[in-house]
Amino acid sequence: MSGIILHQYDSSPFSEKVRVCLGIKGLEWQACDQPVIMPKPDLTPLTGGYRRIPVLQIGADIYCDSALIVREIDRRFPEISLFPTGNRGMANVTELWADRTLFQSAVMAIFGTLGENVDPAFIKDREALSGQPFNVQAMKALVPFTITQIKAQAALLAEQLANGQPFLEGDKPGLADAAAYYNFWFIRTFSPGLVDRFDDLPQLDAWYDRVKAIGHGKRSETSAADALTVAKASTPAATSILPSDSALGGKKVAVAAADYGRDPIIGILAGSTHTSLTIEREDASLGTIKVHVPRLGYSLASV
Ligand SMILES: N[C@@H](CCC(=O)N[C@@H](CS)C(=O)NCC(=O)O)C(=O)O
Repeated sequence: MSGIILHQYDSSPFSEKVRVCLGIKGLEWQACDQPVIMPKPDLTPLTGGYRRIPVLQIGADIYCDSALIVREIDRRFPEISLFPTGNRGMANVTELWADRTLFQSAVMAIFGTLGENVDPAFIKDREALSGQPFNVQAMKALVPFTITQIKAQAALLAEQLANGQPFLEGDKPGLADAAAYYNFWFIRTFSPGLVDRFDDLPQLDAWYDRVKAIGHGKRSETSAADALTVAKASTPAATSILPSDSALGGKKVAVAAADYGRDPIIGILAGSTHTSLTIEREDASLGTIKVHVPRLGYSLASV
């Protein structure tokens, strides 16, 4: 058993990125389904307040954010690499583009198309999440432009596939494929008919079908109660602090996503690497938990 518990929901695009990475590696994992909107009473005791999805749990170690989750899965289970040609930097920046630029186009296209059919409770929740109006009318007006932008972004990927290689890095699939793919999966699943095929980018559609066929590895389900029991029975892994973070090491700090869903995680700075920060927390019922977040896109401050 891998010990991987993915707190997720099936319609979550960032979870789909992780599910495809688990598929590439052929790993066994357990899905713990969480609510799509707040409250999330079985998630926040693990994360210390972070509410976004997905969250990876391995014992009493909790990894927030899909960017850190896939990195940690690759570190713990290196057999089939998510960086098949070793071009880590290029794959990481492809992921960053997919998670931000391409994802924004996908959100605009989907919610602009759904328009008035979006559940008001969902809109209210996402406005609280972002601190911004979730203006489906404005998105609706922009759908034609958004489609042109999605296609322009698909064309960038198609150029990478133009030599006939099956995946973005070559013969084997990796993180770059999972990250680009989930956005088209998101659009094609939730706005069928919008861009189901790109008639003049056949290599892009063939690539999409290939990534889809990878699947999600060996998934089973677990309950939130069982996931909490696992955390309670486990001890988090040892961590260390980079010399450059020694001023805050061992001190009480707050880390928070800098873009949206900024609920802070408060605890002791117990670890740091060039790509992650680790907060140790004592939870009244779960005991000691370590929550890991990416450095990129997260703030760190003493409290
Ligand atoms: N940068 C984060 C973004 C995560 C994100 O925005 N997730 C969405 C679901 S796919 C979310 O949390 N929505 C609000 C919610 O589920 O409460 C990541 O890569 O994990």
